[in-house]
Amino acid sequence: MILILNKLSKLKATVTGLVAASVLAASTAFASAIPIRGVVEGFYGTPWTMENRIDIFEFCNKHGLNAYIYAPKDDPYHRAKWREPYPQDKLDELAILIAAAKVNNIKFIFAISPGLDLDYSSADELNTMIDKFQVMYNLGVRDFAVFFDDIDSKDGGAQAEFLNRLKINFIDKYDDVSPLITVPTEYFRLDMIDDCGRTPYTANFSMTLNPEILVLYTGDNVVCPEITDEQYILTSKMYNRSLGIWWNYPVTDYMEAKLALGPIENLPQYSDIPAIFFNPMKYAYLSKVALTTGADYANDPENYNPDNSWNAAIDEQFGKLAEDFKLFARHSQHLENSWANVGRPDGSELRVAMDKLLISYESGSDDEFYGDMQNVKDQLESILAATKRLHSKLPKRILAECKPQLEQLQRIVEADIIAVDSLKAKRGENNRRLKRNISKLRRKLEVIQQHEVTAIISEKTARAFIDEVLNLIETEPEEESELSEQVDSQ
Ligand code: 14T
Repeated sequence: MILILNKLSKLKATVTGLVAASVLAASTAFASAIPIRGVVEGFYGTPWTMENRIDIFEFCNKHGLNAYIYAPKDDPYHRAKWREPYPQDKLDELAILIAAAKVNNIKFIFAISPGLDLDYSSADELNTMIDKFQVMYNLGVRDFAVFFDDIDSKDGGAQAEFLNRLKINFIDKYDDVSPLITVPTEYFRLDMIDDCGRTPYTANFSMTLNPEILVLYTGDNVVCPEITDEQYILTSKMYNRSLGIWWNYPVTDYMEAKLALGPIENLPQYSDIPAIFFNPMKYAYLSKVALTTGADYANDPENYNPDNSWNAAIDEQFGKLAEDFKLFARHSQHLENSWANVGRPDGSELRVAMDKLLISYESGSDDEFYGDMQNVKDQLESILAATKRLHSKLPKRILAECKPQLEQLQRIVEADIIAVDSLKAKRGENNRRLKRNISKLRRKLEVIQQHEVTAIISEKTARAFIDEVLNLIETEPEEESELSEQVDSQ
């Protein structure tokens, strides 16, 4: 039965895929599950605990994810001290993990990041790595990776030759070991190109590297809003092979005060992608929201719907608290700084209502102003009630991962409610109330700012509204501006 269903969906997918292929002029395109799909524990900072990892394996199995890469940047034996063998207690832990992965139908992919100090041409270095892989093989590992991200070396030829030798001298020695996986030093498309086309590094690395080695990349940038089919095809062409994807969401190691609670979105729909790995937050439980949607995407890229998947993920994970958690999570999806930009905008429904209110405050009729005010107030009250219920009812281990942000959203929304009332006081020229509100608001803002080191949420919506309103209501009173005009004209 499953076989028939598979065939049917493949047939349907092939037909749609062919249409897409002709539109995109892609050589290959039909949608079905991405063969290797899972999680890469590849973030900086405190690695996941054993408990986290085993829990994630069970989660992956349940959601049709079939691979896990062990690559915690801050495991010294993975990166900084990659040459050193794991001590016995760490080996015991790894053995448990490898067994747990097997029970849950997960490929356990063991990775080393040797690039900080690897001597690429040395035979000793190659043997050191082979010895380290051999220990893992003996524990049951059949999948291996070597990562060259975030290092200074730019000798693509030497890196690729090292990997080719590793393939010949280790991977190919066994008939049950999967193709080697790697991440180049230039691992996002805009880093792979210069005015002349491919950079020397990418040209050397991609041309030298054995075509059977699977290469992962992160998109046009390290953390980016989308990978279109066109971008994917373009990058794969540079490498003369179909690239795998290392997707940097919901990882937040570059902005630890914020949580990534939105869906996976904007990944290729029609391309034949060999592998995809989602890089999570250090918070394993809360990562499951995005990871569930990532699993849905990876199992059927063409028909994936981020909204439906996100709602279903939270319904499943939060039960009776699902609607409350959605109100919270809607304000914590977008991550942006000078080099990163990913995730849906935070609190877009509230943002629309706030913008409308700010306009009717300036130029609307009383009816319009009061209507818009009520709408914003209603939304704020719902969020406030939700944060309070979540605070008292979320299971301990989940609350432990989001308490600062939950409390921060509560503070912000309380301030927003005062801000709305201040607009009303200002418009009604109720100066005593206005003055009282402004000082309340200032005090609240100070506390909010103190917590921003550890808790960032809804920066452009709920949080921004406080500043927007303060700017509007703290303009100088009439008398003073007349006075200053007189002073000016003297
Ligand atoms: F391997 C790569 F695909 C990759 O994404 N490497 C790291 C990854 O370990 C990290 O979790 C992720 C998000 O911060 O981005 C890469 O690390 C960076 C890259 C930067 F350009 C960290 C800071 C950067 F400025």
